Amino acid sequence: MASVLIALGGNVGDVRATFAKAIAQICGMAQAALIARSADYATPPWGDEEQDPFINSCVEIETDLDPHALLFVLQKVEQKFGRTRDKERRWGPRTIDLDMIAYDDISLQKPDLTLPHPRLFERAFVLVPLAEIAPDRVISGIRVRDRLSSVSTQGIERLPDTG
Ligand code: A4P
Ligand code: MG
Repeated sequence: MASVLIALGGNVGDVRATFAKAIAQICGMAQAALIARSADYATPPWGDEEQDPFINSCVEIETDLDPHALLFVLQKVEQKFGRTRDKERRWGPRTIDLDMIAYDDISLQKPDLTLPHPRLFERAFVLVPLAEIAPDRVISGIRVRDRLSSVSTQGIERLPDTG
């Protein structure tokens, strides 16, 4: 079984409800066990600031799928929840974005899949939820909690559980 960290983001529709359904779908389709789930966080938009705030979260799953098979599952789930990549602008609004942050300690540089995720350490909206579930995980030689302590988390707000 591989341990995989997945970042979720979105800012269109009922994002928190979409996350809950998407996580269930991922676990079903990947025959994966959900090991940990962070809280949801409201986060200021990054990259393209002319859009609504995002909600971000992170999960850890265990699966027997290989990285590409899991990427295929994540893209299926994005499509199912209304993600239309061809109509979107880069870093623009989306119903759900599922990024594979790390897959065990695998390093991969393929046109369609880079592991660990190349922009992970620039993004407080990934690091804050990630540090909640995997503070001591070392990714590309960097401990998640150490990196978090050196980025600005201004404007990021933990949302109460929906119950
Ligand atoms: N791909 C390569 N590596 C991976 C990986 N490790 N995990 C490829 C997932 N996909 C990977 O993805 C483009 C291609 O990346 C895929 O076809 C896949 O084969 P995409 O989701 O269409 O691209 P994107 O998401 O528009 O681009 P990028 O650079 O990943 O941007 P983000 O970060 O996903 O941008 N602000 C806040 N606060 N919170 C957010 O969640 N998200 C974005 C979206 C912008 N601003 C944000 C947030
Ligand atoms: Mg993405």
